[in-house]
Amino acid sequence: MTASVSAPQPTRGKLASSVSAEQLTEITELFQNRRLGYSLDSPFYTDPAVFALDMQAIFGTHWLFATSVAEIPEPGDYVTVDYGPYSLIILRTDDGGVNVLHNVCRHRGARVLTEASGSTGNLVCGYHSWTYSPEGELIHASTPGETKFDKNCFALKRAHGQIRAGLIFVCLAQEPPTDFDQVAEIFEPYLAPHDISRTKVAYQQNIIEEANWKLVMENNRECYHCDGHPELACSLFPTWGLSDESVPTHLEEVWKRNKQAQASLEERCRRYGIPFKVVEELDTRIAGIRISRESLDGDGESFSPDGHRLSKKLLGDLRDFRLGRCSMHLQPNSWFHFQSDHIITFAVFPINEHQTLVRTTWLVADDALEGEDYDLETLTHTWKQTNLQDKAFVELCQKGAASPVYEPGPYMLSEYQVEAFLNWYTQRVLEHLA
Ligand code: 3BY
Ligand code: FES
Repeated sequence: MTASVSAPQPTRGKLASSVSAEQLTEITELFQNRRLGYSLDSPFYTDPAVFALDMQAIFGTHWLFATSVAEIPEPGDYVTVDYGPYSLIILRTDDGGVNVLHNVCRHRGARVLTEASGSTGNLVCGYHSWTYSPEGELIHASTPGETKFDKNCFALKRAHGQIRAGLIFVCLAQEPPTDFDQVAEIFEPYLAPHDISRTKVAYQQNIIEEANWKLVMENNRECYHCDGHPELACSLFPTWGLSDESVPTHLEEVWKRNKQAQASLEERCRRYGIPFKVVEELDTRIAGIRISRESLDGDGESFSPDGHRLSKKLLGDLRDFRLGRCSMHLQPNSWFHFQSDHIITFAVFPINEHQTLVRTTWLVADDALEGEDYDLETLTHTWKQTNLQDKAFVELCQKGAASPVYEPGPYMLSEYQVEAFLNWYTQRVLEHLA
């Protein structure tokens, strides 16, 4: 269900970053010559010109995950988010929708809002006090002696925004890709039982990873490295991404346990009418998605050492803690874990070709009390540790990609979703170049 779509005004003028014609020819060849089944060539991770193209072809074109209604619950609440050179204000409106405004003052371009989040009525630029309404109209500018100044020509530029199942997505393109609606219709029934609109932020972690955004995404799309996540492996079956055909001998026992837990989870989901089936369209749609409900080890409830719940309050109208995790991966910049007791959202914000902000947000029921219903340290421990371990992994890859001896290496069977991410990415860029 779409809560609100802000009426966009197309952004005029050239894109924030541009690439020369010569660079474009070289880069096009790079994309056309990509070797399937292998990691990408070094420039994909290290070249500022490829990054500029990523900003146009991916972040300037597709629907992006930005935040959720739990972060901006009240009218006037806002967050600011940056995707490379773009900065956006995402503001909750009186009618429960969102306005998405470019955070670039129409006077001389200063950032209008400088905080990561807050609450505001009108938006006042700190430089010369030009003042905009929550819709972005310029409503006040001191104009001593001016005779020909028309405030109507200087509204903040708008981008598209929509709320789906409590998640807020933005699109910077004039004409957003249309199949996002169909993808939202896929994920809404999976997420609705967790009701994000009745959650609150328990904690948010911002990490800057010294790595290209694609390495961050690639790392998320496989569990081949999950031996490096001892905390996560207590509850997340280390067989993720394997199949009957590819499971190694040393994991056969845990594979059996996983299958039994999955069968029992699916039985409970059927009883409660909760969707659980895998929908995997990671590179076959413009808005790529994978969603499923998967069992967790131990008590099967949450990401704790014994799989037991981390918050005592169930989300939404759920009646059972033992619901594993609903896992969603969206191209190009997000992944999510929805448990019965808490939700974790992950948003990836590229900074430049070698730095990426990863924002992780833990949501609990809005009536859950810290210290009574959940302990913040315990709630966040597994994924805080996992994120730091992932940061170290992707930083090692960034260093490697910059080495003169680096050459693309082969993906294993269990890394098929990394390949799917890169298929999606290269297809989208090639479409853009065409
Ligand atoms: O975060 C995810 O979606 C999963 C779990 C661990 C690695 N990744 C494939
Ligand atoms: Fe914003 Fe001057 S740059 S008021």
